[in-house]
Amino acid sequence: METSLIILKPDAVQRGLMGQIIARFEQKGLRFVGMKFMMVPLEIAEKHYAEHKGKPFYDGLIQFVTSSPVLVLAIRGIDAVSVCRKLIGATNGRKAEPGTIRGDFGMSGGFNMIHGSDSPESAERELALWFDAAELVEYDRTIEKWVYDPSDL
Ligand code: DAT
Ligand code: MG
Repeated sequence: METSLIILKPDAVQRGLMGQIIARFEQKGLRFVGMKFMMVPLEIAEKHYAEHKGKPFYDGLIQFVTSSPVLVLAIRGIDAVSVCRKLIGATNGRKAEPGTIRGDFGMSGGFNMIHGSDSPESAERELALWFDAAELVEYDRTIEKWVYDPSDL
């Protein structure tokens, strides 16, 4: 099992899309193990997007993500990191495939509604940045025996 760090960004919250976006991950069969609604402290935003520091869109990105609340999620499943990235779609909503979250709900490159970890290594780093270990909830979800074939495990 992998856990991905997902953020519903300020535009998703303000546009009233949280429920529809969360539903896509639920319908897929993924398990929610962490969830928090918050204003993003500047230091967290800067650490989260450290790889983009110096790029032309960086200042606007930090301003955007700290401007209004976000919903931060930890989502678990087999290959959860790549599965979530596929559900999310390409960075720019105008280029993202229909059927993806960005492809169905967005028209922007910057206001693209959602963040998802891009590798298992990024997921580890981001989960540690956004959640304390005690905030990730360990529990059995019995329906998963109908989500995964035993031979997947
Ligand atoms: P992704 O979020 O698909 O992993 P990324 O890591 O390349 O994309 O960039 C992080 C965020 O920065 C992205 O979600 C939105 C913003 N961004 C990236 N490229 C941009 C651009 N050319 N113009 C405006 N914002 C951009
Ligand atoms: Mg990225």
